[in-house]
Amino acid sequence: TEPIRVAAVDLGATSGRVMACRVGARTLHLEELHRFPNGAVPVHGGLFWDVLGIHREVLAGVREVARTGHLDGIGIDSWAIDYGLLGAGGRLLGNPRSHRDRRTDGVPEQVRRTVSDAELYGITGLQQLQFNTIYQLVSEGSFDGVERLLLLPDLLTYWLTGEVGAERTNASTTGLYDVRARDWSLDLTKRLGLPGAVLPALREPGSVVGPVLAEVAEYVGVAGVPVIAVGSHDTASAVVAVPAEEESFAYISSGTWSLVGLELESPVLTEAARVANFTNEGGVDGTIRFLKNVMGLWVLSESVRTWADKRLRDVTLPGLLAGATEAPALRTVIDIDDPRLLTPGDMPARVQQLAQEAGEPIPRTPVAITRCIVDSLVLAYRRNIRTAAELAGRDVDVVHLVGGGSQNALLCQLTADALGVPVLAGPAEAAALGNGLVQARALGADLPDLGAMRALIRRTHDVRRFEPRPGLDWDAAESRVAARRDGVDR
Ligand code: LFR
Repeated sequence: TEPIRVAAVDLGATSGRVMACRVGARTLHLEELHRFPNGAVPVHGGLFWDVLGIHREVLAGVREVARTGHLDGIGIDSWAIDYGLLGAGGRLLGNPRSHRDRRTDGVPEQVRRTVSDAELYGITGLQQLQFNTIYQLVSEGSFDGVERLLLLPDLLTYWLTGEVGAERTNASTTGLYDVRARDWSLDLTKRLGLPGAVLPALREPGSVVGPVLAEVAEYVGVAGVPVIAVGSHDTASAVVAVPAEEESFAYISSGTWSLVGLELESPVLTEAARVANFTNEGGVDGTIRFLKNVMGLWVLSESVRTWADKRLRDVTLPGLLAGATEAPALRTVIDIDDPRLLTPGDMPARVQQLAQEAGEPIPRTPVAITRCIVDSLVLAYRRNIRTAAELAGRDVDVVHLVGGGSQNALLCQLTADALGVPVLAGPAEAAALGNGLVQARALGADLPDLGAMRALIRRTHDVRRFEPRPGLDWDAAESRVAARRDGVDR
């Protein structure tokens, strides 16, 4: 039989990609046909997504997929949490905000006065991140004229099909979703004075949303193509594509954010999990993604951007990483989850500031700063994988590192060293693969469960293995950071 060929749209905070994903009985092939830069736009102190521009790039990418072969389906995944509000007639009311916008500063404290952290965790099972949708909505103030809230992939899907809905994996990241009832918590919206009626009906990953609208068909050159709800939260799609064979694995989905944790059958809602600030997000096929957000390669990509803005010559990511590999290990370590690293800006200066406050040697060169970021990130990986295993009562014998970070050999090797277990790195385009596989299944491919999808990835994709090396004192480095973290679990 003909392989299924779909457009997998994977949107990241720093770049968007449209891939042709071809799925056969024993083949799986991804071809990147369109890539564009993305980034939040600062305006008058706010931070906004150019969502119409993103829509245009999605259309251009899908058209390219259609131009180069047959097109059986379209699926969209993106970062979570952010949303657009629609008014009468489905009109978009303003540009969606980035979760890195400062408007939610202090909002969790405000919400806590109505719903305690413990109660909120008992309902949603979500880690406290000040940018969760619930806090963004509270900061909106007024909902005059608002008829619908659509998370970003759902908004783009609406523009393609005219259908509204809330894909379940992404809905689970909002802080308005009841993880046990598996539905919106309208009790929560009511208590916080939020309009629960604007939340659309939930839809399952793997369900067909509908065919593209005539105007879309005309633009891309083919009519009737179904848009399929995938795990529209990029992390949900990435976890689908973790090529795990064994049970006792942890994963790190390493992109702009690093998502560090385990796949479970049911949520862990213990007080210990809440205090450790672990999240229970919904995965494809009813799984739970028990994980923690770690600040991730964002700190490095913002640093590179800062150096480029200052026109420092010779500062390229490969060059920096090559230098960092030769640089002394664990010389300067910082708390990579410090909230001051969340917002865009002069990251190298902030890293130096954090080092100084911590009494660590101040890294002076781009290479030294890069090494400090990578070492600090690895410490956070180590800490959170250990905590996840402990909280869930599971063993971890191997760590799968997927996403862009899997191409960073220094990061992968140090993660293996720090945890004392092998790291299996790749695929880098896990989210797009998970997106494409879920679409293929909806279109009839014989991929009954996650195990079958993962087996297909193992058969078709190279995974690089990093064995742990002894020699560095990770415990000592951790205690230097722990002293600064001071019991704060972010
Ligand atoms: C990763 C991700 C994380 C989410 C963050 C913000 O791209 O989706 O899972 O916490 O972005 O939406």
